[in-house]
Amino acid sequence: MPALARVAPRVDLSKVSAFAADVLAGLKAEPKTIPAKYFYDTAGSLLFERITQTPEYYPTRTELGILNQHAGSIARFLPEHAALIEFGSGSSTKASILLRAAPQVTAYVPVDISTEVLHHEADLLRREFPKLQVIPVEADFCQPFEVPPPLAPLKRAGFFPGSTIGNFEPHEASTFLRNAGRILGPGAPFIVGVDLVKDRAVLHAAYNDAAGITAKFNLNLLTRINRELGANFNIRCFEHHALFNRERSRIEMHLASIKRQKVRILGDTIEFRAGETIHTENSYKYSLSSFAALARGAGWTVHSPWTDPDKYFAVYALVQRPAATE
Ligand code: SAH
Ligand code: AVI
Repeated sequence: MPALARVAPRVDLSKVSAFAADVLAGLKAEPKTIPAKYFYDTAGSLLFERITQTPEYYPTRTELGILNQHAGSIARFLPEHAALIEFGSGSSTKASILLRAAPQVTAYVPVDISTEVLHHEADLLRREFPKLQVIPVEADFCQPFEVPPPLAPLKRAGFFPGSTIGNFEPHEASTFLRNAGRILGPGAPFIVGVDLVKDRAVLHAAYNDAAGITAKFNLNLLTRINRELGANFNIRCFEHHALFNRERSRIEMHLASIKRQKVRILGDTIEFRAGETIHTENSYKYSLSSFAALARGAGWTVHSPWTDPDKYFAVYALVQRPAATE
């Protein structure tokens, strides 16, 4: 992974227009907002990896602990000759744990929008698992994407760790789970990691780490907009805010303007009041029962989840109810 930091950023022009349209629409909206998926250019992905190593960000190490402890039981949900499709694969570290415990899996399909990291991690995985077919797919997992032809004869299993599902609004999470069911097919298992509601102080610290890596991750969005869309955000005039909204059971991340200012972007001028924010991310925290209800409502049978002793995080095995695809 660190080698990637030295690679000059490559911009895919076909994706710039969607990025431009979403950013402009979001900055003209009231309140201002930008979709969280745009955090993940190469620099953003590397910063996310650094967040996972901060002492405050408990979700990654807690989920890794659960996966390491229960890999054998989780692997029993995966069928013979399966293709394991991971939605938002990032560093694929968690997939490695599952793959080591599941020799019956013959293909691994990491799906991610962060293309350089996707291919880099796929190469590393091919070296670790020489017999495994590793077929990376560059795609937005919220849009229909083509499943590579070599997978056609294989049974499918899904993997969605990291509580990335928490970055959706609950109604979007439900739509995502239904669509994933269509991609994976009747009877398919779907292993999903979910961050749970907990003490406000623990949540607050996880998104306000002392080393300021989460702040860098949040502000990198403006650096990306400057570079790819020719905007003139002064990064020093915005600051990272993260707070727990208990009523909505979510961490909200914002970029707050420290003064009244104007920003030029793609021929438009966007005005900011002092203290006005761009809402950049929600990270929903579920209870065991609220997530189970969401998954059941989206057509999945919910098996008893694996958790850590503090009940900070849960890993679910969902199995698709055949009727849900009719
Ligand atoms: N699964 C990994 C990474 C989680 S971080 C883990 O648990 O550690 C979230 C990942 O999802 C990032 O790699 C990001 O690039 C990817 N991602 C976010 N939104 C996405 C989208 N809409 N489509 C595809 N990938 C997305
Ligand atoms: C990827 N996702 C689940 C992370 C989260 O915790 O919501 C992204 C993140 N944002 C700030 N820190 C980490």
